[in-house]
Amino acid sequence: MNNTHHNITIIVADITTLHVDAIVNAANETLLGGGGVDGAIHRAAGPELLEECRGLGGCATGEAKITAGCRLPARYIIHTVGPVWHGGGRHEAARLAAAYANSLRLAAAHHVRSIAFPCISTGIYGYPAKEAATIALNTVRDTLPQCPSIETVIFCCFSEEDAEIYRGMCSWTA
Ligand code: AR6
Repeated sequence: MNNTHHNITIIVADITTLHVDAIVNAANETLLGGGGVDGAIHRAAGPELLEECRGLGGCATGEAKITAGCRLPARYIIHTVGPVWHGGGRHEAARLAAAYANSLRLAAAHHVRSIAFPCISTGIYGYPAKEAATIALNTVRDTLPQCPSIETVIFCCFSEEDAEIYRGMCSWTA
């Protein structure tokens, strides 16, 4: 795999503060807001985000939809829905991979050059952090060749502990 044209970074930050073309939201199927990173994004983006989301008709698990960034520094928000963890026997891994891959493809369709992901499904939805990080890293690596506009992918962890998991797993990042 040749990733020399991509800049992959792992940081600890509040994703709502990032100056990137797109941030990814770990939403639920209603797309009408919630807790965790979803709540933080809606608070920071302002009520116009909820208005735009109302017109999207929800989002199935593993799929992705796009809105403006509204009051965020990011131009776009890609809303995706990761799986709820039920122990691993309900296609959670495939659904989490689909959430990452479909978010990247949608971003590329909008000519996004820089994108930041939170640790999808690992909070309220209960996905084990290490297993989720493996899927996040492998899926991004495998999907980037289909996404020529994307130059920079940021894994935006919310804890140093999560960032350590990512750093320990990926030898191919910057
Ligand atoms: N910036 C970056 N990461 C964050 C932030 C932030 N501001 N806030 C939390 N995280 P979660 P899920 C991390 O629970 O598990 C919502 O109610 C958090 O520490 O936000 O996919 C939705 O509406 C964790 O590592 O999302 C859904 O109902 C990661 O973001 C449900 O939660 C994901 O945790 C989705 O659950």
